[in-house]
Amino acid sequence: MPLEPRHGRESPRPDPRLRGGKSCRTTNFFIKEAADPAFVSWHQDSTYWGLSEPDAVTAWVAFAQATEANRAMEYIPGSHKLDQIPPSRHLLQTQPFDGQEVMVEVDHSQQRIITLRPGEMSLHHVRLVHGSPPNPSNDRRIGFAIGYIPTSVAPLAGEDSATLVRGDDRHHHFIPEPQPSHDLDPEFVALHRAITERNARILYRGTEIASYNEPKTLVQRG
Ligand SMILES: O=C(O)CCC(=O)C(=O)O
Repeated sequence: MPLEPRHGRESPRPDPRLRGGKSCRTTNFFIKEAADPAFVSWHQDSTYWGLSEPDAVTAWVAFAQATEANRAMEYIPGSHKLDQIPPSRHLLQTQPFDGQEVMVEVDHSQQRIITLRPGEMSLHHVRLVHGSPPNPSNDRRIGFAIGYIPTSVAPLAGEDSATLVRGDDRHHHFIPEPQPSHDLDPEFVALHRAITERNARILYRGTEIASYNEPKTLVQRG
């Protein structure tokens, strides 16, 4: 998403993409422990999210520093303009399968790394080719990924829910998620568990993985 700095007195015209209701579809922790073989293979999020259109953005918020040493997220500039690339494997995982884990052929001379200090964030489009290798350092890397969609986008991989965070939802494609009335409200904790399990089934559809609790997954629902 191009974000151009503006200066002077010109009043910026709002970007038309910012109009209309917006929802949060997912929040996930991407935690890579120190000296852990876990990795996220090169992928486009659009492979996993089951959306009617490639119209979504993730805010990746660093809860700890993300550096070259602890293997911050890497990406291929401009790759968000590509179409959907057919996946050869399902690749959000913690363990290499057999060394052929690259789902998307990547020109490594183009790749860039996004280093962040705690509290900083990056934004990535749902079609951006990105991933990160295992963390060989002594430093744990913690990212919190918040996935946003416009309410005009519909789920294609079965029933799905989202939390409206801006404007109105005139489309009603996603089941609206309620707000908890207090911390650790037992009813809401149970609902959160059900939502998390449904989300894992969407993300890992077509594989033998049915839950984030399985050891092969790296993603943990927030
Ligand atoms: O944390 C990482 O290295 C990858 C995160 C990711 O794939 C995502 O936020 O979509």
